[in-house]
Amino acid sequence: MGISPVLWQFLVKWLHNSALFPAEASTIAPYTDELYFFLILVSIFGTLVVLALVVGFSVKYRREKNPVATQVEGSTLLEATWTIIPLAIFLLVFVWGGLLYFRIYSPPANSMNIYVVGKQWMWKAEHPTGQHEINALHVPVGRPVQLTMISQDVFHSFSIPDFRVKREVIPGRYSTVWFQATDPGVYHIFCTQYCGTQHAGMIGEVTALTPDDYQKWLKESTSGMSLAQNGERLFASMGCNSCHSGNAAARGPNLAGVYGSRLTMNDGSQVLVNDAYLRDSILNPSQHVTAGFAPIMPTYQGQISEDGLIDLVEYIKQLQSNYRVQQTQLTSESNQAAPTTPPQSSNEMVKP
Ligand code: HEC
Ligand SMILES: [Cu+2]
Repeated sequence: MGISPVLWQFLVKWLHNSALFPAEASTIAPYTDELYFFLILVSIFGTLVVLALVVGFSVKYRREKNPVATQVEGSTLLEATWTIIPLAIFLLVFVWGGLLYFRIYSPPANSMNIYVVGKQWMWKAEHPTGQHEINALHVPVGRPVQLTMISQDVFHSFSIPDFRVKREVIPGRYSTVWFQATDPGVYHIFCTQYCGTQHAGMIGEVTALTPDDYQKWLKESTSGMSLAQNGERLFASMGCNSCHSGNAAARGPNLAGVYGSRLTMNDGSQVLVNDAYLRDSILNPSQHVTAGFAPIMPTYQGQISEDGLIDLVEYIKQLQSNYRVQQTQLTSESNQAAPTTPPQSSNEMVKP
């Protein structure tokens, strides 16, 4: 904000080199640090004022000089001053913090999404294009990255101090966090919520790569199947396609293009179809029945792992037409001996 960028860089580098402070390696970091340093300065200032008054008054009004106590009835001006100035400072911090909060909580529209599953005691990252990593995360610099995270067991918390990023990772619910790395390098990942005996070992490394290196990494570490392709397999093998075929006579709603749309429920309420809604409608279908449909979808609670759910969610997110759904259905219905493998071109499923 007000402080000169050069001075700022110098201060942060110096603190970082003396191991007092994490590096500033994301776009958010300088903003959170400004507020942080402001709070420290205000606290130091407040402490010094109180200290000076305590010492000053103890000397000034010591017993030898004032053998008889003086009664002070109060001073409105003084009281107003020490109320209004701190109030103004706190309100400033409130507004400042609020603006920062919105910045931290609103991922840019063009951010790329990576899924993270936390479990005792490791972090598993799943890239939509099929790369899987354990206790590691590769991201490009200069591009906003959103993490959609969930825990498979207890509460965890995902933190990258150098990016000033931390968010609770909760069983049964997706939480998200976003960042944009600024400098290529390797940074720590910590779990910052005590989660059992080996909590301290629930650590990892995030590697920020230049866009070129990132593309290279994506190619080298691909598992051959994108998440959506895994999801497509699950969708067929679990029989989802028997009701969600997109045919006019289908018993379940058409899922193509449903992601991001607004659905009307049978009680008249409206919901936005996001990742969380998709996941929940697979696990608790009776909780929100889409208008015009009977509550016949069985629950899949306990039958699909979080990884499987991520695959299905990613598949439905990218489903633009029911052509392949119907193809798989036709081939499985006619019970042919011929292999039903869909064509192996990955690009048609995966948005860039
Ligand atoms: C027996 C038929 C049936 C099967 C099998 C079935 N569904 Fe459904 N599904 C429905 C019906 C009916 C609805 C709408 C009523 C509701 O919301 O419960 C629905 C709703 C949904 C929705 C909410 C979207 C919307 O437009 O309402 C999603 C997502 C979904 N199903 C995914 C799946 C997945 C994934 C599977 C397989 C794991 C699956 N379904 C299996 C019948 C089925
Ligand atoms: Cu943990």
